[in-house]
Amino acid sequence: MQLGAMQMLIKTFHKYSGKEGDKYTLSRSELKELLLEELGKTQAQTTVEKVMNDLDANNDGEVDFTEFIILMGALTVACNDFFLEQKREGGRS
Ligand SMILES: [Ca+2]
Ligand SMILES: [Ca+2]
Repeated sequence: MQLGAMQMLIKTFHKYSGKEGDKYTLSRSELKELLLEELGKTQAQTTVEKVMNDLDANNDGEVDFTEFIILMGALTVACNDFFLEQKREGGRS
């Protein structure tokens, strides 16, 4: 991964993780806000519950940075699938 992309991930994480509770973990609502802001509404709604259940590996109700990195990897794959599908259906993108 490029350094710039890594820095952006870290910045994004801390932008939302510091809003409430533990400064270094994302609560459910912080995660939701992050997804809404960064992904847009439609994707975020379906993603947030799934993501929280899948990624909260230690079940503490918070997403720490390690869990967040795994999320970003998963989302990159999901987005890629999404765009590939769009391309297949519409062809205009
Ligand atoms: Ca927090
Ligand atoms: Ca956790």
